[in-house]
Amino acid sequence: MALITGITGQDGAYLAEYLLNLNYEVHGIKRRTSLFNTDRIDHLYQDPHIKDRHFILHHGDLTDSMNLTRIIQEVQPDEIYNLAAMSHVAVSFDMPEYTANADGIGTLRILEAVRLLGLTQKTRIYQASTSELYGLVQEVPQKETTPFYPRSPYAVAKLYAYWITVNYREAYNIHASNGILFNHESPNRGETFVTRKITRATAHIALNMQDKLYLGNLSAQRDWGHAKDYIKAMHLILQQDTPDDYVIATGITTTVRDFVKIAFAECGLTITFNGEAEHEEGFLSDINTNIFKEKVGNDYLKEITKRIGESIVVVDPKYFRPTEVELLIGDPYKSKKILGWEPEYDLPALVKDMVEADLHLFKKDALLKAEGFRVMNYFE
Ligand code: NDP
Ligand code: GDR
Repeated sequence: MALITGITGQDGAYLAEYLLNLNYEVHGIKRRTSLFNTDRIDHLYQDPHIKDRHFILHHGDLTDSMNLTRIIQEVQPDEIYNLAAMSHVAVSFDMPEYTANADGIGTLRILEAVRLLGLTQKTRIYQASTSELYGLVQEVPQKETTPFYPRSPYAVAKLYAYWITVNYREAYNIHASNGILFNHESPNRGETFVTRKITRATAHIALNMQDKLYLGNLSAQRDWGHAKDYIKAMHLILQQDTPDDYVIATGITTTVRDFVKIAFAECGLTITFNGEAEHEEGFLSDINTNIFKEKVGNDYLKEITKRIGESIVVVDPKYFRPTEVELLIGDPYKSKKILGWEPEYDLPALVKDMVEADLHLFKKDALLKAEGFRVMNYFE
């Protein structure tokens, strides 16, 4: 039986589905919201009136110790996956105190609940640690022994969570492990993370529903993998006899600029960049009409053709962070050797999956728009 915090998020949803397929009883903690926020897990929903359900949601919050303790007492989980977090690095500069509370102390609350409830020998704990811990480059590629140098309130909060997990493991002999996961994305990625922002904009621009894509630091380099691969590593980590900490990464890094090029190329569009840092722009320089027709559809070809030579990607310094993490590239040697973990997706396959999903999503919107309905076209 597993308990997942952050079950409504990208990773929580994929992990819940994965564990259900392994015949787990899955419990999840979701926040009370004024509108439903369960889009990513609606396909897993089971009517609460059904007996012998395998998918059960509880209202809760990482900032509420008593609530967490009660849920853990009720569920008595064999495995806890602590995935809940205020996970947006840029937003953590606006909400540093809340981020510390949820992402840092929230982890302590879970560990302490397990200790107080006498579950230290029953319940295994996975802590969602992050490559953001490495921050300012100390060594590349980054591995389990690379020193940390966090560069945001988010990363500092996650540093506390990392070490309190290690401390409870050593002090109380809890099976508690950190997965130091590098960036992982999917069609379910939150819309304001850079990859999804790019794939959404690619689809919108190709479908003639958006003029420009505004981005921040195009030179940042990230080691991007697919969330579907990474949640399998979380499960593997908790199946080991001995708790430990593992880097999960692809070992390949790519700039944001190149991610943009690859995403647009998926629709047959070539983007050429010029200018520097604050004034850099990406121009639509060519169209492969065969790919465009096949992926996007002939109806939109005339509109996009008119835009050759136009600037489509523009840097807006408002997206720059007060302190940036410039380069992440992970060394997955240990996780491959000990966990036997192997990712199935490479970057082109990830981008293809995301662009195709967004094209599918927004073709429906384009149809609604053509019929005169108002469609949501919100982006940050
Ligand atoms: P998401 O932002 O997609 O999901 C975060 C989840 O946490 C959501 O379910 C959210 O609920 C929930 N949540 C946020 N604050 C609270 C709170 N105070 N109490 C309870 N629940 C809360 O993140 P991901 O799925 O991408 O990431 C999962 C975890 O892994 C996070 O901890 C993240 O920091 C970490 N991580 C992610 C990486 C990535 O590349 N994706 C890489 C390394 C680490 P709601 O839906 O209501 O907002
Ligand atoms: P990150 O992901 O900060 O690495 O954290 P994000 O996608 O937000 O940024 C990646 C890089 O792209 C640059 N960038 C932009 N970022 C956003 N969001 N929006 C923009 O317009 C933009 N333009 C350029 C950023 O400056 C950055 O360098 C993610 C989260 O999932 C964390 O929770 C997780 O811990 C880490 O990945 C690993």
